[in-house]
Amino acid sequence: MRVMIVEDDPISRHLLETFLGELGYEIISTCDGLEAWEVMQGSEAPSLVISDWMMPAMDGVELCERIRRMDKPDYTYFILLTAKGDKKDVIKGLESGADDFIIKPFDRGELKFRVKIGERIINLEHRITQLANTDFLTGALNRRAFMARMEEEISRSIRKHKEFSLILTDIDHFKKVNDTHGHQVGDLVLQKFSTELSENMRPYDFVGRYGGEEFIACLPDTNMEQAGLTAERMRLNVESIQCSFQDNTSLPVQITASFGVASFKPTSDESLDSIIKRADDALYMAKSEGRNRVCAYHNVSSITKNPPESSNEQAG
Ligand code: GH3
Ligand code: MG
Ligand code: MG
Ligand code: MG
Repeated sequence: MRVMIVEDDPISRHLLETFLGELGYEIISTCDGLEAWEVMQGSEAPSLVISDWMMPAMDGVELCERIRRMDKPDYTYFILLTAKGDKKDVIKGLESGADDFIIKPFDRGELKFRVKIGERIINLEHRITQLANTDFLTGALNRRAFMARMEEEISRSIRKHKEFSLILTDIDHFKKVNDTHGHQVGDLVLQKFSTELSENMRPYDFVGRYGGEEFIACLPDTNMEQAGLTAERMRLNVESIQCSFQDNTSLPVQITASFGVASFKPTSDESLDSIIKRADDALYMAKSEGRNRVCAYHNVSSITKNPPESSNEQAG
């Protein structure tokens, strides 16, 4: 866990650095609130801050108030460290949004366990966020979390002038899998399908469960042609998934899936719903052309030629 120390007194700062470093924390050390405030806005922002109160430039209380006003997805646990021990001061410190308060000179044992409490709360928060954002069955993002990531991706795409693409995919005749093998087998097939999609993606791509047996993947910095090739690779790999089950009495379950691809140009002011609608139109076309194929939204044209015999890909 990354911990930031904010302390203007060099001796006290050094003591904290050494002590917390020995406990295995990754330390960022700053001399006043202003310097710490700059760190908070960067990509290296820590999860836990231990800050002195009285400092030049910006004091600990103001730093804490500013952090609490930030629109930050992760919680920052804030411990105020000070020589001020009056009840009134403690209340003022806690009022600023601090989670905890330690009186200087600090006791090593007390500091250690108060930091551990902070760590426990941060870990719980991560766990809750993870549970709230992922689909329980497949581990993919749930629809709400996917849509939130997409809004960020649209902003990023416009800011960086980079295109991105969406792949919407739906398992073909999945109802038949449930009807033939039961719902539990259907669940296992969904898990394998989701894993297969992820394995064909790069680390910064992300996938969400859009509906029952429908998944959606976002490929940042990817044009339609590249996304078409990825979808085609996914399609071929899905075709070769062999789901065999415990007792081996029945034949392995085989599935196919249809794919719709759409791209977003950073020059457009299209809404997320409209981009997804285009991917959905392409998916609809893939289904109506006979399933087990990839269609791209140009004028909705087929990428996959004559599946499943041939695997020739041709975007456009
Ligand atoms: P199509 O090729 O047109 O997509 O046909 P389909 O049978 O896949 O589509 P349909 O919409 O008729 O059926 C989807 C099925 O997916 C029905 C539903 O019970 C099943 N399903 C949705 N969510 C789950 C799930 O979490 N687990 C299991 N086992 N089945 C699910
Ligand atoms: Mg000070
Ligand atoms: Mg289906
Ligand atoms: Mg469906």
